[in-house]
Amino acid sequence: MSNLECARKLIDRVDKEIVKLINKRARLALNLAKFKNKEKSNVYVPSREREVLNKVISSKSFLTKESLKSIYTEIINACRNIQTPVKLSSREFKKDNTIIKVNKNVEIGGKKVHVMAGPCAIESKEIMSNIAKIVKNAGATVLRGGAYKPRSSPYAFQGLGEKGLKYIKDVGNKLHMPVISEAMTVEQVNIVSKYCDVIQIGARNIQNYDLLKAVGKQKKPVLLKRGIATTIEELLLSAEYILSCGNHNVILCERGIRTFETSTRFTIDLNAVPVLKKFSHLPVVLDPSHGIGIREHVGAIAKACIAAGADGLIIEVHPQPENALSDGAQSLLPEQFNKLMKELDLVAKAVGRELL
Ligand SMILES: [Mn+2]
Repeated sequence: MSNLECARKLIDRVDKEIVKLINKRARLALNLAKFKNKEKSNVYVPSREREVLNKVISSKSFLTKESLKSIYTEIINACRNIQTPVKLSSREFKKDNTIIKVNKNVEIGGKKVHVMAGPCAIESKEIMSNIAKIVKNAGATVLRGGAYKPRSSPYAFQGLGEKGLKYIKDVGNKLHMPVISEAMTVEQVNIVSKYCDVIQIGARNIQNYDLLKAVGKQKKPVLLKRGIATTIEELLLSAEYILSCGNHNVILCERGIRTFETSTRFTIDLNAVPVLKKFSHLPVVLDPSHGIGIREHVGAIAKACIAAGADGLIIEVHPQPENALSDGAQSLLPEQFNKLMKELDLVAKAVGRELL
């Protein structure tokens, strides 16, 4: 055997040893995690990880400290990944798509794409009832309307509160439509869940962890809107808060993120649809109204959302958008909504789904 071959053989042997030892370390880490779980103590202890790393890099080494540190950081990360339990929102935890039963007619996440529609805010019983009839006739299956409105300005219309919830519930009952409305605070969760079939968590509250826990502890489905500066991973971690409290009925909602672009209100992230679908079994709904914020463009984006694989859409509609108390500029007129629903049905069929 030549010297070169001999040296390579030695390296191969050492590599084998290293792999064996790394695996041994991983198994020990997993056992440690099981032990900690039994004791109900935290699996992830950053201070202990730092201690381990410091010990390693302070040992005598032929390699530089930096190299040793980067190699060991990878080993520690890999061991930590097998220690933490599989996330409840992930495909590893549940392979099949989750289908959320809103009521006996509406299931979100199945073959049928559902459109939730209505005004941005519940303004009066008459307007609510009028819009509800329009959207139902056009084929919408869930009625939307905000009673508690998170507005950028404290001087803007803040919503009708419980009175508004009563209006939307009454109208929904009459038309046999389930209803969705937003809860902004922990205190509002009970009252919104009393009147509504789906509770919406708005973009501004995506990281309000107390609120996420509160909707996680009740049974109604939750539509969780992505924040304007929230990554996909952060959206899923927020969903994890709700799931880990026992409520498995979470609908993820992309509603536009903030980019450098100023010609539209937000930038809807269509990329999020296939990415979320790959990572998670939860249904994905998109909000083209807030995503683009301009009435004449809502339809084009809505069609793109369905083509990209959305399980549903949430769209704002108002018969007199110029008089709407909020988001008039992005609310579709009844005839626009009617026409759009027919087009959306065609797109849905083209991608193997159905809508009307
Ligand atoms: Mn709105």
